[in-house]
Amino acid sequence: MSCEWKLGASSGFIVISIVDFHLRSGDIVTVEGPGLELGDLATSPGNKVALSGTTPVTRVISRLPMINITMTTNAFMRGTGFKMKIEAFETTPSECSGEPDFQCEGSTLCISSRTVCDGLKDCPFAFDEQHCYECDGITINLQENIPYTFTSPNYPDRYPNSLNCQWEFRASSGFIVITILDFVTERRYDFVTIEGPGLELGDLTTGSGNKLSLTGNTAVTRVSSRLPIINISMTTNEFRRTRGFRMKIEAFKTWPSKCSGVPDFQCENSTFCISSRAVCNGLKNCPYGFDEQQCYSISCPEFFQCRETRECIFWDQVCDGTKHCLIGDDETNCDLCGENEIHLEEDLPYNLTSPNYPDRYPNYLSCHWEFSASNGFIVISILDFKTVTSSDFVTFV
Ligand SMILES: [Ca+2]
Ligand SMILES: [Ca+2]
Ligand SMILES: [Ca+2]
Ligand SMILES: [Ca+2]
Repeated sequence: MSCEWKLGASSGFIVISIVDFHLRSGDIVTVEGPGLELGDLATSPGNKVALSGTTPVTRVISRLPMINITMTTNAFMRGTGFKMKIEAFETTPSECSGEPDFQCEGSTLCISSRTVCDGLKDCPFAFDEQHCYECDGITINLQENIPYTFTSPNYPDRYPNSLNCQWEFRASSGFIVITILDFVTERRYDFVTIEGPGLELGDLTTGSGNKLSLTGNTAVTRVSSRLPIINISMTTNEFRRTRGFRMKIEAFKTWPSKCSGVPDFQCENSTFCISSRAVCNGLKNCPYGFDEQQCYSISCPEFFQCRETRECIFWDQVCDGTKHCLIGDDETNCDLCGENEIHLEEDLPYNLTSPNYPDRYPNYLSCHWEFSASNGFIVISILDFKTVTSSDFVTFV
């Protein structure tokens, strides 16, 4: 269905107040007019705003007495729809009220104050997500031999979305040692970076020189700096949050001893240690893969194992367009797998089948599919399943 309403007044301004709004995903209401100033709102630049789902927008003000509203719906689920109050004013209407309205700076849009600092960018220029957490450019002075416990915002609860934090640790002289006690972030999207001129990290592929970038889980247990200054930053994207990190940060006058052996393993030619559990686990955790030399048999059931070298790589490195295995078997037959990052909309089922289904799938396949949804739960219903027993696998991670 598609409806269009043209609204006009003889002069002045038009104010649209959204009283109730509930559309299903895929159904859209747009408000458009030359009198709207919306900044660079990603979903609708210039003088048009697109509303869907349960919109955070509470009020739209037009500086000219004309406005168009359209509604388009698809063939799927139906929602309860919307109720708006539309008024014409001779003089400039007041700004958003603050509570429950929040003014998006540089635009004629108000949003619900409930969505301020919720990690989602609702205003143009993400104005509603600025200055939410005071973690930008903080300096911490370390006292010698007094450990400082350092955690991610909200730890052990989940850290916020859209973080951009920077901390600087300083000591008057000597060395700084960071011991990582707990670490879990959303792999590939939420990062913690440890950086400083006193770090020597070899050619580590995930960081280089004097910068170590951590995401997901990390095998790194200890990082030592040869200079009394170190910077830590944390950046997170708009979705999915986890527990974050807990670290102990200490200043020492003398260069600290080497890693302890068990549970720590020293990465040769670098100033960091990894968990001894990560030695011979198939993943290169040290620069130059030093932790994977002189290993006898490697199995890595949670990862993809390269055929020639037996090296293990993360499943999201399979069919990502970059050759990770020596003979490139992580990038073969990828076009047969189809779309690999699928965002699910509520109430819209997605049908996943093996390549060539219902015909037989090819040999030497390594497909990886990642499913996500904005919130709630994901349910997989298996409608048909047959693979060769004990040689072809489908794994849920
Ligand atoms: Ca927001
Ligand atoms: Ca995230
Ligand atoms: Ca390893
Ligand atoms: Ca790859």
